[in-house]
Amino acid sequence: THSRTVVRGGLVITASDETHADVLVEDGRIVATAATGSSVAEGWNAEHTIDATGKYVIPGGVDPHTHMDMPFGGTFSADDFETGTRAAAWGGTTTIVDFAIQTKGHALREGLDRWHAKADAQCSIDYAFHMILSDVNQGTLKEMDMLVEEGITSFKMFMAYPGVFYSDDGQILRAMQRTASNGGLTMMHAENGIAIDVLVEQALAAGRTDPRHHGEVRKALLEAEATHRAIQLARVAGSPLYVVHVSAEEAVAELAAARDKNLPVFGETCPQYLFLSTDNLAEPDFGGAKYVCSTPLRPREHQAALWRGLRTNDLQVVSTDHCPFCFVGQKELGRGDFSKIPNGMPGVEHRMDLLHQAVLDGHISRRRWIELACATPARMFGLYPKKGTLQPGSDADIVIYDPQAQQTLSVDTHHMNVDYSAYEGKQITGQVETVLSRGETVIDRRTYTGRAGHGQYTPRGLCQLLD
Ligand code: DUC
Ligand code: ZN
Ligand code: ZN
Ligand code: ZN
Repeated sequence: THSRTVVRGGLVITASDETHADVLVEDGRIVATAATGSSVAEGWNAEHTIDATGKYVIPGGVDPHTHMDMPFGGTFSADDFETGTRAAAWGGTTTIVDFAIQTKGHALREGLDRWHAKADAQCSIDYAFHMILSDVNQGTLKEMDMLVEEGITSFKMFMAYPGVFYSDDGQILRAMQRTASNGGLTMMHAENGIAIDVLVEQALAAGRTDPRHHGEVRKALLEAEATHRAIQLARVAGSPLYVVHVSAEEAVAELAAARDKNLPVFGETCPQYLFLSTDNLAEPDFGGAKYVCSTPLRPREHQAALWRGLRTNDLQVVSTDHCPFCFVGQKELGRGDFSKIPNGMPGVEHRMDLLHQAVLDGHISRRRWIELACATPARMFGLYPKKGTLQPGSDADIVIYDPQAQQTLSVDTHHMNVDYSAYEGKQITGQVETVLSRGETVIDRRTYTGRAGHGQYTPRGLCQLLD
C-alpha cells in the first residue's frame, strides 16, 4: 500500500550532522528531510505523523556481529532469530549481520543454507550474513568468489579454538589472498588458540577451574600477538582486515601501528569490554560464568585504551558479539571446569543505550555514537546508504530516541531470551521510544508492534572504506 509518514520536530542526528528537521517517509523509504517549521516541511501531508519534539531522530542501529541460534560446546545460543531480532528492535537496532558457519568437511553453501533456514520468516528486522570459514581448502576458496557475487562479502576466521573453528596460518593466508582478489573483507578472531590451550590445560591440572581463570589464560599478549600476525598476513596477501571484538590495550596498539602505515586494517570492540572487567569474572558462586566470552573481559585499565581508540578512529565499530547462554543449564556446564563454559554474552538489546550513556559520560560525541553504531558498520559491510543513515533513498529504519528517559537494565525488563542481564541494575539515561523498519512501526512508544517475517534478508556490497 501507498503510505506516507512524517516524523516531526526531532533533532535528527547522523554521523555527519545534527539538525532540527522533519523526515518524510513513503513506501518504506526516506524521501526527504527539511528544516522543522520550513514551508517545505509544513507542506507535507501524510496519513501518519510521529511527534518527535524533544527527542532524537536517529538511523536504526546496525549490529554487524551477532550469533543467533549458534552451536557452541554442545549447546546453542539462547536467542534464535525470532527472539534475538525482536530484542534488537526493542533496543533500536534495525539490521543485524549474523554469522553463517561452515562445518569442517562441508561446503560453505551448506552452512549458508542452514543459516537461511534458521532466519527465514523469523526476523522482525532486516538481516544479512557473514560466512565463518572452518575448513579452508580448494573448494572453500572457489566458493568464496561465488559468495561475494551474491552478497556475502565478508569471511571470518579463527586463530583460536583449535579443532573446532581454527584456521592455521597457511589457511589464513590462502583465504586472505582470495579476499585480496575478489574484493571481500577478511574478519579475524585474533587470539593465539594453540598457546591458550596449553595454558588452559595447565590451569585445570593445577586446580584453577573457576571462571576467572578463563580471563587469566586468554592473555592480552596472546590477543596482541595474534592481531599482529593477522595484520602481517593480510599485508603479505594484500587483503583488507577487520579484527573482531578487540579487548586488549596491546591489540589496539597493533591496530594503531598498522593504520599509521595506511594499511586497510579495521577494528571493532563491544560494550562488554567498555563497561565490564575481570572484576565481573570474579563474581562469587560461579557468577563469573555469566561474563565468560572470548576474547575475555580484561582488567579495568584496558578500558581507557578502548575509549581512546574509538575517539581516534583506531577502532571504528561497536558491535555486540551477542551470543547469549542461560546461566541455568548452559553456563553451568562449566562448573568445575571453566573451559566448558559456553563462550558468549547477551547484549544485542543494549548497545544503542550503553553508547548513549557513553555520550553523557563524555567518552564520545553524539555524532560519533551514530557513526560507531550505525554509519560505519553499514559502510564497512556494504550496506550504506540503504542502512546507517537518514538520507533521501535510505530505508526508513528510524529510531525516535528519548535522551532523558531513565531506565535500569535488568533481566526482569529485557527482551532477550536469557536468564540474566550482564548489566543488572545499571542505570541508563536515554531510551528507545519508537522504531520504524522500512517505514513499518516495530516498536510504538514502547510497545512491540512488529512481526516475525517482516525482516528481510539483505545482500551486501563490498566494504565501502577501501578507497
Ligand atoms: N566468542 C564468543 O564469546 N562467543 C562466540 C564465539 C566467539 O568467538
Ligand atoms: Zn508514492
Ligand atoms: Zn570471535
Ligand atoms: Zn562472535
